[in-house]
Amino acid sequence: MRIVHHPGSILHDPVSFFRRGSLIPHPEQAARYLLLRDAVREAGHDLAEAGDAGLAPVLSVHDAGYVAFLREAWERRGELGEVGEEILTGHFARPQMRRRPTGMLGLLGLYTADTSTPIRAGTWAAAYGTAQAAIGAAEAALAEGRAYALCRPPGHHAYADSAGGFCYLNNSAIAAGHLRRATGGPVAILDIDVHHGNGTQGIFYARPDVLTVSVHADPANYFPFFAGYSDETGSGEGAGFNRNLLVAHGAGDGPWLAAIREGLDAVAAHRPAALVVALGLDASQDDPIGALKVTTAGFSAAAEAIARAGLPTAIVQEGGYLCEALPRNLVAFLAAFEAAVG
Ligand code: Q9C
Ligand code: ZN
Repeated sequence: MRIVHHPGSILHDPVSFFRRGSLIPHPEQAARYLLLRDAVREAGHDLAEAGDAGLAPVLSVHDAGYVAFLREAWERRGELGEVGEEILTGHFARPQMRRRPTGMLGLLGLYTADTSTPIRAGTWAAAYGTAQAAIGAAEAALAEGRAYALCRPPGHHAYADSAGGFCYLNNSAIAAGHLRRATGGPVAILDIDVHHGNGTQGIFYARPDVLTVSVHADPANYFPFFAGYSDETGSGEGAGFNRNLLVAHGAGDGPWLAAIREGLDAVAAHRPAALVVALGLDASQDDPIGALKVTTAGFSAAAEAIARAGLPTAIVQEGGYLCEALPRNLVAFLAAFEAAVG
């Protein structure tokens, strides 16, 4: 399979993360990119570096003020006073408080959802470069039937105007926007990361042309907490074009694959011209921050079911954290996808 990636991915490498009162090593490390890149190369896939389609595809799903903030934040770090390797705030705008402050410390709180998305010297370059990989994979999916974007940092928790959950630019949404423009037809996104794809849901919530389906661990006591429930089905013209399929914590391959099959039925009913798979690998039984017990065979079965939909498919990397099973599950997913399309 064509693998599109961007070496700029390693320019963002956060060190620590404040989790439930303790500082832990940040789970979303640059090493993920290197490990997955080596694994797909070793498995014999065709690697290509992403080109540069410019900012327009990014601005088609993101707010211009938010994008300007991400681009300028590191250069404007002096507004916070003395700063170290990264900038981060603990003051987040609540829904009751939505004034847009002029200073960078306030803008950090307006444009980020939590403390998992610090801004460092290379954050913009990494997020922009990896978004280009998603666009490249969308193009290759139309030309070749399927392609994989090795995106990092991930994207599906990023809303039109906010970072959060390790995500800055919504790579899957950017790929879907590209496919929507290139095909002129409806598009679907199937998100199988263990966490709800809240940013993607938010971006397309009022739109009928991009169906969003997310299969994830119940958010009642799990990130992203405040979205991802089954009664969230879309709004306005987008009513009926969002589906959330919840899986109980601790569930294994059976319930997870049943939810994916239900999601694929919704995708088929939408008759899309192309599909984006938001491929988190953190549903794995071995994932350090996962909540499900999916096996390597489960990832292969998911790939086979998705490939059988017979759609031009851009597979976009989302979560999935450092553990022995991580590269194995990616290689197994891509191999099963290729085997099923023949
Ligand atoms: N100990 C993605 O998978 N909370 N984001 C994690 C970690 C945030 C996950 C707690 C999880 C964000 C793309
Ligand atoms: Zn995740």
